Amino acid sequence: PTEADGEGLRERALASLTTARARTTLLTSCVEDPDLTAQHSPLMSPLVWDLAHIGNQEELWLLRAVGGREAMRPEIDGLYDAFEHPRSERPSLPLLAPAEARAYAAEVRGRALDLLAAADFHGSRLTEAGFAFGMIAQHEQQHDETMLITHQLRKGPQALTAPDPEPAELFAGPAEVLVPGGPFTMGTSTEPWALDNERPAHPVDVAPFWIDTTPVTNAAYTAFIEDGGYDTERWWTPEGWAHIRQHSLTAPLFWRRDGGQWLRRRFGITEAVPPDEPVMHVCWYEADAYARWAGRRLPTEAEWEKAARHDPATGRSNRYPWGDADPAPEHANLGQRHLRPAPAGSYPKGESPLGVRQLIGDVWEWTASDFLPYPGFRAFPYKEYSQVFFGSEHKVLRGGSFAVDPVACRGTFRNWDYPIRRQIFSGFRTARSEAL
Ligand code: AVJ
Ligand code: FE
Repeated sequence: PTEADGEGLRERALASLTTARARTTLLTSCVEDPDLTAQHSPLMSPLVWDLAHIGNQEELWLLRAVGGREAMRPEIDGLYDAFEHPRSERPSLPLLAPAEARAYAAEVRGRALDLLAAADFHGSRLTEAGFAFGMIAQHEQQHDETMLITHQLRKGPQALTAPDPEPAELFAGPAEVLVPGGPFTMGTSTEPWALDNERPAHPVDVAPFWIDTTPVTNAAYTAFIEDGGYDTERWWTPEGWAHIRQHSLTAPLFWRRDGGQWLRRRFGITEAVPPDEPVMHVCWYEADAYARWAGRRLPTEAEWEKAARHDPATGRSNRYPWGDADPAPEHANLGQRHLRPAPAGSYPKGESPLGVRQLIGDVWEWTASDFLPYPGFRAFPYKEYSQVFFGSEHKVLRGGSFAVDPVACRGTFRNWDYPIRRQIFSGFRTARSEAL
């Protein structure tokens, strides 16, 4: 790598950190202080916790691990360690007040930028290709998505606005696409800022299967509801059935029936459920039950990634469905440019070589797979990012939502959550095995 490559990385790290901080600032200044310290849902931290945690992780990994600096405020580390205190307890901790949290995060950032200006990108595995800076930008963006979820759960008037996506022509292509069988390369060993669970690249043999061209829409999901889907035990796994009965679930989170129509609450406004938009705020059990009702199933994680990255013309796996170029607005609905998914069939320039659309952006997509390490996985730089979550408790989500920033989004990126979770921006698409 040349000097110029190094400068390009430095600029990219600076731009990624700056973009993340602008978003954090928006999400923590669009409401008054009482809304920052309140707990809007037991599932979420107070917004002011996320803010100081963002600063604290940056201090730990950039100032201390990369820079070798002393702790600025060692007494607060425990408060912002996600493993010491579950989210529900965080409001009762002696957290930094909003003004202090802002000042702390800003002080850390100032010092981190000084470090970045002089950083050696070949010094260690942590700094190789600017990894630690990219990791911290991704971490902040992940918490920005978490804070956006908190805003969605918050009662009260609208605090955030964004233009709607361009109206799309009604999608007229085929409902499903055949993905040929055979091996493809899953994961990555070359993407410089890929996180530990995306590594290493390895071959996976996938049998031929069909996958939905677009995510499942609100209209299609409503047909499942109207057909008595939530009252029909045979569509559900035993755990899923027990869960929806116990919690009396009858529709996606934030939906409400009003006479003849479905309404939903979205960032402080109530509106009719838009039929063409990908369904959102469903848990894994709901996605799985819908798929069974439709005579289909959820794709496995390997199937999803093959549909997204495999190019039959070259035999290679691309970085993104549209190729190797970094995401641009014409490819995908990312980065909170809009406060909702775009209609199914949008972003023709983002389609995969096989013609699958909206794999990246819009809604996270539940897959059939448990969150497990790839063969050859090595925890890096800390085992609490991925390793402690591996196992059958968590299901993998792929692709990223409208609330994911491009820096935290790749064809290889893996997210995970409990199968009951639906406050996240989660949807799905379905698949079926090729009848041989
Ligand atoms: C990858 C989204 C599951 O938010 O729990 C943030 C990301 N890890 N801080 C989460 C994360 C540590 C993580 N997810
Ligand atoms: Fe975190």
